[in-house]
Amino acid sequence: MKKGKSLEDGAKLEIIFVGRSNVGKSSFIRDFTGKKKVRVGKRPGVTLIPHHIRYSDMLITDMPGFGFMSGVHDSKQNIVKDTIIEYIEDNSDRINMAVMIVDGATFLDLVERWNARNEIPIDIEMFDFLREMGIDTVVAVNKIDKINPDELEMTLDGIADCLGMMPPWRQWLDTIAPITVKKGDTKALRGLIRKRLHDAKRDDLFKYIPNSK
Ligand SMILES: Nc1nc2c(ncn2[C@@H]2O[C@H](COP(=O)(O)OP(=O)(O)OP(=O)(O)O)[C@@H](O)[C@H]2O)c(=O)[nH]1
Ligand SMILES: [Mg+2]
Repeated sequence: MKKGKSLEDGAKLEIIFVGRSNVGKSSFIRDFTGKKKVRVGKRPGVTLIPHHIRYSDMLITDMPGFGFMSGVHDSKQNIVKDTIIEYIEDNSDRINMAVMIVDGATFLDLVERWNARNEIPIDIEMFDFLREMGIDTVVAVNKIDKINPDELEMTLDGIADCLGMMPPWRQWLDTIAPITVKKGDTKALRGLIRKRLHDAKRDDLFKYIPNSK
């Protein structure tokens, strides 16, 4: 039996977390679940297979990080990308929502680098893929603590623009949530998740995702 299969049995609703390696996916899941078993690492590539946490009939899934991983070959990176895409295709019926986390401090530089190579940045590809699959996808811009406060609005506008949301980013408060997991500042993202649970008539699940710690 596949590892973690029992956790998936009977799950009716699922929230998946996707994003490049090292953006803070596991850190955020640990922040709101308080589960120490979610591994967080200084080294990218800590999470290599989907990890599940189960609350009632809700599944929270921490996906492996895509993109750069130190000491990991390109072929393995493609395996990670294929694993994610296959997982989403196989489970799209029960996936209500995806949270794509990006590192706010490096996102725009990365996009610029990919564009210079005439390649579509993997974050943008993944965001478009999720939406094409009909999955309600929100963007959490993490590590706001690493952005110069004077440049914050401009950075968020730039990120929104890259993902096809016309700036100012504040027009998209139902989709974009700036957070700093490290400082426990995750209210905006918790709010977006709770809103989706409410829309799905699942206020009973609010207790697992409180407004604050
Ligand atoms: N400065 C800063 N660092 C953060 C923040 N959130 C997480 N980190 C750090 O980022 C690093 C990576 O965090 P993880 O949660 O392991 O990242 P991940 O996205 O799960 O990474 P993979 O499992 O490789 O995909 C850790 O060293 C965290 O402490 C934040 O808000 N600010
Ligand atoms: Mg992780």
